[in-house]
Amino acid sequence: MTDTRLPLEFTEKPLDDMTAEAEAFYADIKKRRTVREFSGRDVPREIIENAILAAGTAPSGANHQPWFFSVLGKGPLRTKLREAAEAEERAFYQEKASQEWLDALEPLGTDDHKPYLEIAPWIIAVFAQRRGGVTAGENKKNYYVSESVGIACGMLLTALHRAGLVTLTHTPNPMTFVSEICNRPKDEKPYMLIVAGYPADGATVPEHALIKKPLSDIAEFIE
Ligand code: IYR
Repeated sequence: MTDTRLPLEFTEKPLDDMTAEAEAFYADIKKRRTVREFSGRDVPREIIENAILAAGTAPSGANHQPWFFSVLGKGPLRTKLREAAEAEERAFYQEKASQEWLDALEPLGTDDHKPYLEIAPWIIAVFAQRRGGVTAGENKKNYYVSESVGIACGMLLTALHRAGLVTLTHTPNPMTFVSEICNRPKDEKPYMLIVAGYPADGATVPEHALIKKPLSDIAEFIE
């Protein structure tokens, strides 16, 4: 059975506006920074809700929208989350990580201390659903789950940046403790933690993070 088709809502922009908007968007998004020093200042929940709604418009395999966002405000679960993440990270930095990996991280100055997991006003735990469907409660196979959730996370980071917040993507490994803390089912894979809030006063970023490859190194117009 073929679904009903609807006319596309599309308003063509004048070419000058297109050019200006592409340029303006790049000028703004290139200011996005991964931040590890967060302020405890409150951020209204509505901003996070709208950013998640924006992420939820991402394209996905068969439009199954195979993502779930568990949002933690400042409650007791945060202490649990920080303790469990720091335990994983201690194992990573002290035993699991290869020297090559530690060398690659050295310019970022990261270590196993994750105070922002308690300080920042919001933590969004992102889960990837192996099964689901176009509406909640369905139990069909999902497709291109990782690609779909990755795109949604990119859109979420962009929406949070556009709203004037800074973010940090955090992926402790393994992340089973995140499923337990957020009480999510076993067939959902914990995918990423996104920390969101205001930067701490005097927050810094590593110079290393400002190196972005020029267009000629990331793209080629082959015809
Ligand atoms: N998950 C660890 C290590 C880490 C790994 C990569 I690759 C990074 O770009 C940054 C950190 C941590 O959060 O410290």
